[in-house]
Amino acid sequence: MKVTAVDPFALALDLRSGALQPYTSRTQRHLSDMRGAFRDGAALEDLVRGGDPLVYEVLQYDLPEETGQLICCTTVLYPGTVGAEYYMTKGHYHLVRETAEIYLGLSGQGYLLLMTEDGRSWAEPLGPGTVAYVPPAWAHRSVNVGEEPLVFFAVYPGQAGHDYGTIERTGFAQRVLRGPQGPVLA
Ligand code: S6P
Ligand code: ZN
Repeated sequence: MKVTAVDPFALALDLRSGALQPYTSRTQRHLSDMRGAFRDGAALEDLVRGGDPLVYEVLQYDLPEETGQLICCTTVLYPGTVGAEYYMTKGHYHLVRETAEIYLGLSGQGYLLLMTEDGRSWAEPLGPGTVAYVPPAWAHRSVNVGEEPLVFFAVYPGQAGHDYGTIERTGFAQRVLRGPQGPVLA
């Protein structure tokens, strides 16, 4: 197997804020990037007109996207709701379905929602110290149900790739809504 030579390195991860030093890419998703994801499209448009808040950002140390490498990144998902639905990530399958991922929760409280193309779905609480395994072929989306940012660190195989299109077409099996007594899975 041919794999790009990379020198060993170490990064500094702030275990509370998720700040990764150094990082080489920063992806920011505002609500206007998430049209179609939330149940209440009218509430989303109101919020976009009111300033288009930042929903989450991902700091990553980029490596060659090839078999043999492991890529790590941190996600900071801000607190908020669109209508009754908590802020969440877009969610994706890996393009190469035969690739898994590990999440390590750092701060905040939320859920990791997972589903497969043959109709299974799963919700795993995600908080400080949670190590969650995303098996191959499971789509994954995180949801912040708390009052502070939900922060987690993730590691995935270099060749994984991201398939957002399938989720944009099918949506996710479960939604997490704010109920009178707290979050409700619907
Ligand atoms: C990457 C991993 C996470 C997400 C991030 C944002 O495989 O699962 O780093 O990229 O949480 O979510 P999304 O669905 O917008 O990529
Ligand atoms: Zn992933």
